[in-house]
Amino acid sequence: IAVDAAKRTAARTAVDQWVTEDTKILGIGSGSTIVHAVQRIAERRWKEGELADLICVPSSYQAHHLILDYNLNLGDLDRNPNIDVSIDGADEVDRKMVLIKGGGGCLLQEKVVANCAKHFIVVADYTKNSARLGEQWCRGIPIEVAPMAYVPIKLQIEALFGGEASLRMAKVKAGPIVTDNGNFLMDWRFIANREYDWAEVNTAITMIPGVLETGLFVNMAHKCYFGMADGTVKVQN
Ligand code: DER
Repeated sequence: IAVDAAKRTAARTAVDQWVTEDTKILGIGSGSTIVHAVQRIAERRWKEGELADLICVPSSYQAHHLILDYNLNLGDLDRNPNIDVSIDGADEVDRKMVLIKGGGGCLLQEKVVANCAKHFIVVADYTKNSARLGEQWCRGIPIEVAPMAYVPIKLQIEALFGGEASLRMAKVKAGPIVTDNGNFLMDWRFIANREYDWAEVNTAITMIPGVLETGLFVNMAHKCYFGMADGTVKVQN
C-alpha cells in the first residue's frame, strides 16, 4: 500500500504545482500513477469548480477512457498539438533523468505527447528512483516494432548492444501483445553492468527499420516528482 500512497502523493503534488488556470492543454500519460493525477484534476474540477476550460490530450486508450470517465474535456493532437504540460509515469528514472517507459505498453503515444509539451513532468513512487537504469527495473527497455520485423530487429539490437530482446507475450490473450497502434512490443534486457550512452542507444535502435519507438526517454523530462515511503515528495530536476 505504501507504493500506491507514494504514487498518489507524487501525482497530487505535481498536479497542484503544474496545472493552474493558465494551463490550457494538458497531456495525460498512461499507467497507474497518472490515475491519481486525473482524480486530483477531477476533484478540483467538480468539487472546487476550477479548470473548467482545461483540455486533456490522452496518450493511450487507457488515458482516453480515464478522461471520459471523469468527464474532463477530451482533446487530441489534431486540434491541440501545442501542449502546455504533460504529466506521465515512468518505470525507472536515473540520475540524469533518463527514463525507461513502456512497462504499460503505451510508450509510442506517450513519447509523442511528451514531445509536444512545453514541460514534461514525471510522477512516480520511490521504487522508480535509481542511480542508474536497471538498478530496480529488471524487465528491460520496451520497444514498439512492426510485427513483420521483430526477429531482424531482435538480432540487430543484440548484435549492436548485447543482452536479449524478447517479444512481449500477452497473458489473457493467446500470442503477442498488440499495442494501441497495432504493433508488437519487445523488451530488451540490456547488460546490467555495462556503461551505455543512452542517447546513442536510443538513436541507434530507433534507426533500425521496423522500430517505431523506444521506451528510452532521453532529455525529455523537465522535473520528476517521487513519492517517498515516508509520505514526502522528492523533486528531481
Ligand atoms: O507504460 C508506461 O510508460 C507507464 O507510464 C509506466 O511507465 C508507469 O506506470 P505506473 O505509473 O503504473 O508505474
